[in-house]
Amino acid sequence: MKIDKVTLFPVKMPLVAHFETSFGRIYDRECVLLQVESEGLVGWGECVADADPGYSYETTGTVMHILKDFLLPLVVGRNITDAADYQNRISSIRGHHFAKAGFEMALWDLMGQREGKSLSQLFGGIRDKVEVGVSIGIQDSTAELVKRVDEFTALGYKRIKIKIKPGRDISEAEAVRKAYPNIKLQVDANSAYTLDMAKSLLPLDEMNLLLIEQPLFDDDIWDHRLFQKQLKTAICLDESVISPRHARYAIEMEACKVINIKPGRVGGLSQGIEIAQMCHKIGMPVWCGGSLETGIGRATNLAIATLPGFTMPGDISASDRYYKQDVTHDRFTLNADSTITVPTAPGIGVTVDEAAVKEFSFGEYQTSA
Ligand code: OSB
Ligand code: MG
Repeated sequence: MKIDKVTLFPVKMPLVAHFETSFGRIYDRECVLLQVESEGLVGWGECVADADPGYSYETTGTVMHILKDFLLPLVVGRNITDAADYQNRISSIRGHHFAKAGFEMALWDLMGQREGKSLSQLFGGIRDKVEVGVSIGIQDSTAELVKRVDEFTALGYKRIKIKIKPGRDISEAEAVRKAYPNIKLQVDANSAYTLDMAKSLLPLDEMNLLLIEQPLFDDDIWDHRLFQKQLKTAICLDESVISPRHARYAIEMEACKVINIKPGRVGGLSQGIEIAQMCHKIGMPVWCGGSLETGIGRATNLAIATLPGFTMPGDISASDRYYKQDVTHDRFTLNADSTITVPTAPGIGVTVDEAAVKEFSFGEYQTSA
């Protein structure tokens, strides 16, 4: 695909409700959307950075910088054959996976449109709907948290994830487990504990959780191995697995029993697919994580989650859980069986509301061949 023109839209979108993790609370979500024009087609991608370097070192600002000054000059005006060719061309840029993944997403959209195939078809997906859950942020009180869980279970979510942080962990999980003795429940610490502090999490091991997500440092795999040895419950790595190579390290070190695949974190859909295939081969379950995506990233998360290895419910909730106004005309809704239906139209399979993109944008940048 000859890349003719790229427009970047840094956007800031109000969330329907605040979202709090161990690294902070947000009321709006920032990200960078890419519009890529090629041979008369228009593809869209989403870079899942946020305003602050809390989850990752990447921010909206670093994504704009890396794309403008380093990545786009390597691709604009060039003929890119596929995702592998793209990854090869940008391999001189170290790190910055959110930036890299955003452009790759748009490339997949273009390739799908050219071939008249949905992303799920291009990837070799095997389902037309994906099992999903909801990720609930830290609330002002335990009672408030249980109320949020009540609301989401009433909407039909059959898998609940709660965010935890030191001091707001055992009591929170215990309260939800007591209210819902049989629900599929998991917790996510977003790297808030040291191995030593993690001793305080041992009571979680008796709460029949699906998994404990990323308790220890984001750049750590080894200590997760040491902690996993102390638990019956599966540790699931999120932040620590930033590439197929890191997935292999985690597998070989027995640092986890499950991997959360986020295409952005690992540097692109192609990299996520590679990790999914690696895990599938050895029987390690994976699921698709989320980063409060817009309709664009939500569509591609659903597409990758149709691959055979994705055997656990994803953090892919309905559009109205995140945004009153999204940047796609299409909105995703929850089916009665706690699934979301995968788009079938060519490419990412959703249409972008350009007026909404412009409304949320705070500084476009454009470059062409
Ligand atoms: O750790 O999985 C995470 C959101 C932002 C940053 C990190 C995470 C999350 C979520 C939300 O848990 C998942 C979603 O998109 O619903
Ligand atoms: Mg996580």
